Amino acid sequence: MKAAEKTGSKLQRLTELLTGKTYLLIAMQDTPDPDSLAAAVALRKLANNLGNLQCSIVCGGTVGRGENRALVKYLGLNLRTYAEIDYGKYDLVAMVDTQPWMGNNSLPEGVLPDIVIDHHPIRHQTRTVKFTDIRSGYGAASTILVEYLIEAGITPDTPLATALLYGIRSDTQDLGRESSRFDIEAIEFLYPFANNRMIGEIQRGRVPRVYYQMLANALRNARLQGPAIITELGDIDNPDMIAEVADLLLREDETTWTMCTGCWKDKLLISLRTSEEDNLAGKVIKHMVARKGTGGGHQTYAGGQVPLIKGTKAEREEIEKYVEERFLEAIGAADKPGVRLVKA
Ligand SMILES: [Mn+2]
Repeated sequence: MKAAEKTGSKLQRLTELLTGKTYLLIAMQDTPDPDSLAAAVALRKLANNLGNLQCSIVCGGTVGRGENRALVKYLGLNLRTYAEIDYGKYDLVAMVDTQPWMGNNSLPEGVLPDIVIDHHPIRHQTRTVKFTDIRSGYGAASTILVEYLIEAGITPDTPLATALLYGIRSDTQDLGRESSRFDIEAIEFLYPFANNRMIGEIQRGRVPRVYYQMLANALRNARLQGPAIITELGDIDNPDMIAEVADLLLREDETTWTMCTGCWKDKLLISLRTSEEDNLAGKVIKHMVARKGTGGGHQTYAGGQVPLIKGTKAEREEIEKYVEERFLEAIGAADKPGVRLVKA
């Protein structure tokens, strides 16, 4: 089936599901990236137009990365926290750019979403959801939503078009990472409606002074081992930082794998990156957190989390060691010597 045909029949089913409903809750991953934010706002637009629904957008954490905060501000988003949600009020629950019990979202286990739209590999539990549209070949969840908007004849307003364009560009690192022709087509569609100057401003979003302290810690802790750089940030109040550091370190000449960890809200969070296209970062992270936590992702980037039950330093170090050893083992670098990336 062609993409447009698939989107057409999916849109029809989505419209039927939305008809006659009043309140929709849209859930994102705990630390939403631009793709999640744009996909959520696009789904809100669809729900407003197709079914006249009122929507709340919820995430479990903070938006930390400078770019992401700038995007939230630009979109004028009033993000809700899970603690303030009265699930009884909502007729429908949707999830974008993540899936039930994936570990990176805080939707309570007892709440099964009615709608899941995502581009991560499908998870077993997702198959029990009423409406799913999972396209793991797409570079961004936003691309799927753009196809729905086109199919529904909805022209995105400038902030939405800008957010979607930025979401696709950032998830695919400007079409350089796991992008498909669908992502290119979506970008071509969005360009005339988007504010390109605003994208520049979002990319250069302001950061607080502690950002530089965290960056300094990340570099000071970084070790080179075989094809990998590993570092940890310790306690963080901005979970987005581990992904940013993992991206940054992957630019080192000899490095094809990076791993960065940080502790946030009683969890050890892990970001994994690889520049080897045929490698499965998503599989490696699952191996790393096996029996201890959850993880998932794409070929070249993935994330995971392990709950810290005791909250002690010893427990944390033990888990850091566990995931690091399993990481090095998975990429065949366990017996390589380790050296510091920079002088302390
Ligand atoms: Mn995404």
